[in-house]
Amino acid sequence: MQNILKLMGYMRPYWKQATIGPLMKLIEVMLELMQPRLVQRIVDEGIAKGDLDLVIETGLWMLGLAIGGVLFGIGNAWFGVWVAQRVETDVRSALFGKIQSLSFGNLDKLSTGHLITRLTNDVRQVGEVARLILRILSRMPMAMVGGLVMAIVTSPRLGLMFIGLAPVILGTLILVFRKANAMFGEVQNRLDRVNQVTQENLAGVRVVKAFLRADHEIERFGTANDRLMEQTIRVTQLVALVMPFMMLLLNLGVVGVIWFGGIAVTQGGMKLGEIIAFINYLLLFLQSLMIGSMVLIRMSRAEASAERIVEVLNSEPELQDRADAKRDVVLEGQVAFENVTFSYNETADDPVLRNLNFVAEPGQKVAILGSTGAGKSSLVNLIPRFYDVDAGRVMVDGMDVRDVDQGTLRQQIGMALQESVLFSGTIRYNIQYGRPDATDEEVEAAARAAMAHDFIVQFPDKYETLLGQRGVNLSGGQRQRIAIARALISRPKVLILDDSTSAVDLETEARIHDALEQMVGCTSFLVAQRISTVLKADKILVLDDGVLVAEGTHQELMESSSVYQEIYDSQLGEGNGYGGRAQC
Ligand code: TTP
Ligand code: MG
Repeated sequence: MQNILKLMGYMRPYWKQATIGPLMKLIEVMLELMQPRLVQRIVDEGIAKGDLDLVIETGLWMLGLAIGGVLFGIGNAWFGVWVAQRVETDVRSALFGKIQSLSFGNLDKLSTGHLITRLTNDVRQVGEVARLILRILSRMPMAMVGGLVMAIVTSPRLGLMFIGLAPVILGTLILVFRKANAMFGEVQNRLDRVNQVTQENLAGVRVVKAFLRADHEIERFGTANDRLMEQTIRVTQLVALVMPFMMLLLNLGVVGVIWFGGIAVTQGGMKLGEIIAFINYLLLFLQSLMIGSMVLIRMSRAEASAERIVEVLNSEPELQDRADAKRDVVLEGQVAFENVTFSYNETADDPVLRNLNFVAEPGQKVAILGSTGAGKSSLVNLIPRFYDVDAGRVMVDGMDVRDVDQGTLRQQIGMALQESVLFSGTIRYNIQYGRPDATDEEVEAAARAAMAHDFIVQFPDKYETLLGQRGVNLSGGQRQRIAIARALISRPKVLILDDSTSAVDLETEARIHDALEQMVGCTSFLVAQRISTVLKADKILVLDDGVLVAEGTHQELMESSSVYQEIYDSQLGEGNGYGGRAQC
C-alpha cells in the first residue's frame, strides 16, 4: 500500500478540507450511534410503560438526529469530492509535467501506450481511492469502535458475542486480502496487455487493412481480452465470497443474540429494547467492517496503478543540466565532433557511431550522406544533446554541449525531425510552434522558404486551415515542408533537416535549398539519401555503418572517395535514367 499512501500525500495542500470532510463523517457516525439507544428507550420505557409522550419526544429526537446526520453526510460528500478530484487532477498534472521533463533516453523505455494508461486509467484509480478514503474509510474506525463500545455498554453479557465473532471475521479478511492483492496485480498486467494490443492496432490500422490481417488482430485482441476476463472473474469471485460470508456471520450473530437474549428476557433479566439496541450496534459494526474491507480491497487494487505512477514520478531525466551550465550564450554556429562514440544502449558491443571527427564552421552547409541505418539521424540528434555521447565530445562554439543549458542550446537550434510530426490545430499554429511570438509576416516568410506557402494558400482557409482529425490531411511532402517552416521560424543558428525533403519532388527540393541559402545565415546540417541534395554543400560527410569514411566537397570527394563515387554513379551516373535527367 506504500505507493497509494504516498500519492495520498497530494492531499496535503488541501489539508483543511481533507480534515473537515472526515470530521463531518465522524459527527454523522456519532449521531447514528445515538439512535439505537433512543430506540431502546422507546421500547423499554415508552411502549412497555405506555408513556406516549416519551415515545413522541424520543421519536422527535431521532428525527432531529437523522436530519443532522444527513446534513453532515452531505457536507462530508461535498468536501470528499472536492479534495479527491483535486488530488486526481494534481497527480495527473504532476505525471504529465514529469513526462515533459524526461529525456529521449527515458522516453525510449516507456511506451506511449503504457504512458497513456498511466495518465488515464491509473490516475483515475488513485482519485477513486482518495474519494473512498475521505468518504467511506473515514467512517470505519469510528463506526467500528463506537459500535463495539456502545454494544458492550448496552449489554455487557451479549457483548461476549463479539469476542467470539471478531477473530473469525478478521482472520477471513486477512486471508482474502493477501490472495486478492496478488491477483489484482495480475489483472493490471493483463489490462496493460489489452491496452498495448489496442494501441498498436489503432496506430497501425491502415497496415492491418492493407495486409488483410483483421482476423489475426481480432484473435490477438480476443486472447488478451479473454485473459483479462478470466483473471478478473477469478479475483471478483473471490472478493464476492466475502459478502455472503459476512452476511452469514452477521445473521448467525443476530440469531445468537435473539436466542440468548430471548431466554434472558423471558427469565426477566433483560429488556426487549436492550436486545434491539444491541442488534443495531452489532449491525453497525459489521456493516462498517464489510464496507471498510471492500474499500481496502479496492485500495489494494489501486496499489498496482499507484506503483506505475510513482515509477514515472520517481524517474530522473537521464540528461541533467550541470549546476554551472552556461545560459544566455549566443551561438555563432560552429559545431565540432571530437572522437565521438555513441550507442543507444551502453552495454551494446557495437556502437552506432564510432570515433567521429569533423568541424562545421559558422554558416557552412554540411550534408550528411550514407545508407539507411548508417547513423545519420543519430549523429544530428547529438547536436541538440538529445542523447549524451559514450566517449568524445560534441562541441558548439568550442563549448561541450554538456556544459550548456539544454534550453539555451535547443533554442538556437532549429530542427526538422525525420518523422514530420504535426499537431492538431491550424497550419499557422504548427509553424508558430517553433516560436510562439512570431508575426504573421515571419510565418509567411518561413513558409515561403520551405516552399510551403504556395500550397497553403490554395486551401480555402489558407494559414488557418485546420490539420488533424477534424481538418485536412496533408501529403507526406506537404507535412515535411510545414515541419521545415517550423524549424526555420526561430531563425536558428544551427539548422538541422533530417531527411526533410525525402518526400518532396526533386524540383521543389532544389528550390527549398535555394531559398534556404537566401534566408538563413546559419550552419545547416542536411541529412540526405539523394546525392542531388548535397552537390552544393560546403562539406559532405559520408557515413558508413557509424564510421565517417569521407569528408569534403563534391569535387574533392569525386577525386578521393571511392564510396562517394559509387553513390554518385548509382544515383546520377550514366545509365541511371531519372538521375541522368536530374543532372541536366
Ligand atoms: P539511424 O541513426 O536512425 O540511421 P540513419 O538515420 O542513417 O538511417 P535512415 O536513413 O534510415 O534514417 O540509426 C542508426 C542505428 O541506430 C541503427 O542500427 C538503428 C539504431 N537506433 C537505435 O538503436 N535506437 C534509435 O532510437 C535509433 C534512432 C536508431
Ligand atoms: Mg535517419
